[in-house]
Amino acid sequence: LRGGDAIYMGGGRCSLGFSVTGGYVTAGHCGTTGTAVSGFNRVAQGTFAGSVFPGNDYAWVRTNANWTPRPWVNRYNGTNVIVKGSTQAAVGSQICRSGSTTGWRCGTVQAFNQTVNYPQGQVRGLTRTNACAEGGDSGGSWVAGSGFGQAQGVTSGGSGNCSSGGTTYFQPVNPILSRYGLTLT
Ligand code: TYR
Repeated sequence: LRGGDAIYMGGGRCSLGFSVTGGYVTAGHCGTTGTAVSGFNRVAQGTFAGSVFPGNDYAWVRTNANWTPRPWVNRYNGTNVIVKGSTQAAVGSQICRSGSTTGWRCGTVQAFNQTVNYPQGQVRGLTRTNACAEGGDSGGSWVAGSGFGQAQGVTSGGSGNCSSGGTTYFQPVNPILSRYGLTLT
């Protein structure tokens, strides 16, 4: 299991957020509790064990024995970032994200605790950035700090794209860990 890799739910694709003991976290809008998931190689991977969207935008997937949680995020340049913790980066910090549509993209943390209105309803507590994202990047990893070793959150949504630039919101990771009692691997 590696952050930023593709995950498939039926016909839809999202991205893996961060490995945790027993599976990984991703975005809630990627699947409801009970949804089956397959991995980047389309091999059966697990099931959404908990999911909240709207309100928040978080979920975790319990994985099967064919998959091993590893503290990695795909940089889409042949290397991985090693995740060491989840200390929140301040407004103004550089931050990068990994996702299965547009790979590794970077920007700046602009504001915490943002409310975003999606067609399905309102999500509170998101962090706004000027890093771009596109459909299918959802659920992917946001990292900051030394060596990009600190997990920040999972991609929720936004506007724009990676050609002209965009605004992207992510769901902070620490509330996901505490809600489900999960530990980063
Ligand atoms: N919400 C999109 C998804 O489900 C991801 C996305 C993020 C799309 C930012 C557009 C955008 O600007 O994959």
